[in-house]
Amino acid sequence: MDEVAAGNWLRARVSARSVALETTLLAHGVPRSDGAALARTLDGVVRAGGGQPATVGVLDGVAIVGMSDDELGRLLEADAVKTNASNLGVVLARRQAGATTVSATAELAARAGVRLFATGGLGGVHRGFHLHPDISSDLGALAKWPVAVVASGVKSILDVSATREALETLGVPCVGWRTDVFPAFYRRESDAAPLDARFDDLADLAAYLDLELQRSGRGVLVANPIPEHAEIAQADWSRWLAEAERRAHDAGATGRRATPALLGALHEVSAGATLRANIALVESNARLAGQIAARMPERGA
Ligand code: PSU
Ligand code: MN
Repeated sequence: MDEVAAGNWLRARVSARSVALETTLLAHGVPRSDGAALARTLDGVVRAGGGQPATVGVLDGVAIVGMSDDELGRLLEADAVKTNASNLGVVLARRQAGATTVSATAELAARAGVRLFATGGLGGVHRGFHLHPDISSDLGALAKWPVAVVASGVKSILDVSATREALETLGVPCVGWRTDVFPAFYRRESDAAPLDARFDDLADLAAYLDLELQRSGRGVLVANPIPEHAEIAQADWSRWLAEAERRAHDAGATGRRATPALLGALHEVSAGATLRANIALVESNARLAGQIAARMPERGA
């Protein structure tokens, strides 16, 4: 394990097989009581895949890449601020506890030299963006930081087609693990523009990612569809989304609250079905990221 430090605001314990894991998903994406158990599960599946988990979060004015169990426990008990690229500096300066989103996690992981990162689904362009342009900082972060994010595409609560186009505009490669079709979180397929490439072999994918991250100095989306057994039926999905959107709208959830409010409403409306699907897909992404990490050439090789 290498220790990496930048000034006094970043502390990292990483290796060539590290897989970054974010903490917004744990603190704001699932019910509070489920965060710690999900963290343990993800830790286990990354290791089972052959990777080294490196959970990312902010405590006491320090961004940590590779939190200890104790540090993660403190973060989940604190009312950790949802921390993206735009408020990361404020959370650090104010010495708050910060749960990092994809954008902040990608930035911190890249600074620590971590090349892989697993999450559930990217943030992106929200539905109705022509009236209210809510576009996640995740997209800009992928265009900026050299990290491969393994995710089940982008969250189905978004305008999936518009988000896929935005990734294209930003020049972010979107490659599929055993699929050609851009996946949409709870659903294995979407009608968005297709992926840039399909990979069926882990070593082949690892070799591509190593080359691409070095060459471009920017990020890559590795799209891994939700496992078949966990996929949500289209008819259920349409009903649940309509009801969840109504509830989130009535609650006045905008800005950084929008995504957690929508996910929380869905978990309620679906009586836990979307939560189970979400956990299944994150686990599958963490396992795949661990398997890729185990096959990444050593840096500089
Ligand atoms: N994946 C999940 N659940 C989540 C998230 C991802 O399965 O809660 C989080 C990630 O941290 C992602 C964030 O960066 O949702 C997007 O939030 P926003 O739309 O506010 O950018
Ligand atoms: Mn937003």
